[in-house]
Amino acid sequence: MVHSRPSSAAEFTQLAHDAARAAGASLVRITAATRDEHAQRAMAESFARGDFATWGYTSEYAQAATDPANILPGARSVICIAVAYATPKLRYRPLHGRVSNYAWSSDYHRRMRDLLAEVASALDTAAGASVTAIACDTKPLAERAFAAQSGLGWIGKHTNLIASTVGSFVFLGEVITTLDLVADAPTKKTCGACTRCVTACPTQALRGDYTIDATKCIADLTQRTDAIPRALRAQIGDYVWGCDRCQEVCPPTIAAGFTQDPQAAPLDDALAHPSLTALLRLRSGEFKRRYAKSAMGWRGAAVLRRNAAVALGNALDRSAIPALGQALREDPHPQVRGHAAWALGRIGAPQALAILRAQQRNEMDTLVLDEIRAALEPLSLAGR
Ligand code: B12
Repeated sequence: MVHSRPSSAAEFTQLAHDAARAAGASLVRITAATRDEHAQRAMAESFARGDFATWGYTSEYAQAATDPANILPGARSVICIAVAYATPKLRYRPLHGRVSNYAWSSDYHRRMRDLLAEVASALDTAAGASVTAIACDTKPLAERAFAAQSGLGWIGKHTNLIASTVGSFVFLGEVITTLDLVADAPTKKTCGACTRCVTACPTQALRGDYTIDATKCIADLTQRTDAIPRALRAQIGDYVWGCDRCQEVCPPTIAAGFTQDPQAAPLDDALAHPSLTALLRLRSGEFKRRYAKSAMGWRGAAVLRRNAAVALGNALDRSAIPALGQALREDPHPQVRGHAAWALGRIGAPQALAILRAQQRNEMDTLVLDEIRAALEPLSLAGR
């Protein structure tokens, strides 16, 4: 512990570590805030390939995100912080949706912002001036690249940072500072020949060369607000928000075990493990009450209803037909009606087909009509 006002780089470094640990960080490492040209190239290449087409990232973004001075002019150091969030897997029941571990607790953005603000405030107070800026998720910063440079861990073939001893189920956050701090060295660890995540990915989004086609990643598919590509819907299975498959099979992540942090616990059973028919009926009042505190709240209720329709289609359970039929007839959002049509077609029972054919005569929206047509097509029933 530093007791007097710090003056040297070593003392400020110690203060940063102590403050981060006291605020709840699982791991803390430091790197120089220099532009990362390697990451800039890697990012620009993946944007040019279209791997992030749903995010609209550009080479300008790659340039900005790999230079911390864009967030804090005069930046000299980046304090990289990992907070572990792995909790035991929930026991899933039929006709219930799967939510990824990061999203079932209180929204990590708030948690990380409070933690990072405490570290920043300790440094500002000790320096007697404002010398910091914080970043977590929402600022243009290549968080994983700086975390890897700092030795917090290494970037795995699933493209997540695998934090040494803590695994990849970690949130990342950074305090950028104009202070010169003592930098740590990157780790020499790598994934070696392991390709478990590549094999486990249900949509083959991971290439095995440390790159991802994010447009295929279930985390992306369940967050997008436009239609989920039909060819990928069946592979989403029962996930209604995010996906953990690539990390669940990752050996160092498994070896790291679970956190005891109560803040990582599920907010409530209905959020972490929702009944799919209840989720399909989710309206904005209940959505606000239940999801506002979670990281699942930012896309709105219709996206969750749409995802519930897909998961119900994948459950291939005829008992879901009445709920899907009601969504097809009555949901105010065309995306939800369209995906309900797909789900009915996937279940394919005579009752589902009768509902689709009846609604083909009543539906006015061209997007939904197209989904109904596609759902009926395999059975050559369209227009009969
Ligand atoms: C957009 C985004 C997504 C997109 C795209 C994911 C992706 N792989 O980029 C989607 C919606 C798919 C997504 C999903 C998830 N995300 Co996300 N996401 C982001 C966000 C906002 C931007 C990421 C970005 O810029 N991507 C563009 C790519 C090209 O850049 P990059 O992956 O960051 O960095 C690459 C280069 O730096 C280069 N590189 C640089 N140096 C080096 C060195 C070596 C040796 C190598 C090999 C490569 C390399 O390779 C890196 C990896 O591809 C970040 C927050 C942030 N600002 O960083 C969170 C973030 C990456 N997500 C996070 C999380 C938790 C997730 C999910 C686990 C959530 C879930 N369960 O559903 C999944 C994981 C899916 C996966 N396998 O990647 C965490 C990751 C924590 C960690 N341990 O790495 C972050 C950091 C948020 C946070 N602050 O905690 N996410």
